[in-house]
Amino acid sequence: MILMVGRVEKYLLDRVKTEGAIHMTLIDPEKVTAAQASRIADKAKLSGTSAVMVGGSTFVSTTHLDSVVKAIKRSTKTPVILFPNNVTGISRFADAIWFMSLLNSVDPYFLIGAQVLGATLVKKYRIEPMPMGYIIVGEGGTASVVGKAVPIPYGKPEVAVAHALAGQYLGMRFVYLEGGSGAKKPVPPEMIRAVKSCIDIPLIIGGGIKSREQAFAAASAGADIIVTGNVVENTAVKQKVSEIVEGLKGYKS
Ligand code: 1GP
Repeated sequence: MILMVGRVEKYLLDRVKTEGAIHMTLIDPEKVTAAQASRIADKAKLSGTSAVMVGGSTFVSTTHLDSVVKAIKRSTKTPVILFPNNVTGISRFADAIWFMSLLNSVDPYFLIGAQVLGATLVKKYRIEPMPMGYIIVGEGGTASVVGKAVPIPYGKPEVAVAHALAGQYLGMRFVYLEGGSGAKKPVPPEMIRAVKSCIDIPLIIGGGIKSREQAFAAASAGADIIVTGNVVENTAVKQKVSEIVEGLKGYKS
């Protein structure tokens, strides 16, 4: 059997191996113009981000999504990875897509329904699919409401472990613990540590990370990939991404 690991996935795994923990910048197409998205991606890349993720919780215009992805691709060589909340989150211009299932949703649509509707498009557009188990924890935010999730409380790391392991055993190659965009508190190190110690696949952490210290804490607890979104929308991109990437480097040394 041949394991189909694509170019972007290999790039991410290589970077995690050499850097210890890496940073990704999330751009919500609902909140930016194409020109703003390309500026953010450009600056984030210069500051050491490893890839750009594009997606939001409520976005629906595929035309605007296409123009955002195209603009980012024009301005930077960083891989663009779709982070879809639905079938409308697919753009033919992206390099890869988190082919994800919301593991703690009570709605079969977010477990397998949207994936069935989107799979043929992903193949047709030749977007690299990266299978990922998505788990919403803590306050969960909009993603939790839209995805009809039962968020796992921060104080119940063993429940997060069970979900993450189930994802791995189902063949997913990444696990994402999502604290919710703009979460007041990021995923706690205890939960990250518990999950990381039980799985053998890379662990992605996002939601509410705003500072070097928080990035450092997540990486020290075992996060392989840190995602930040809000913080680059609201502040000086270069400075903020540099600060967070510095935090990750601090962990490495
Ligand atoms: C949201 O995990 C991401 O899906 C990033 O969250 O916007 O809070 O950085 P923030």
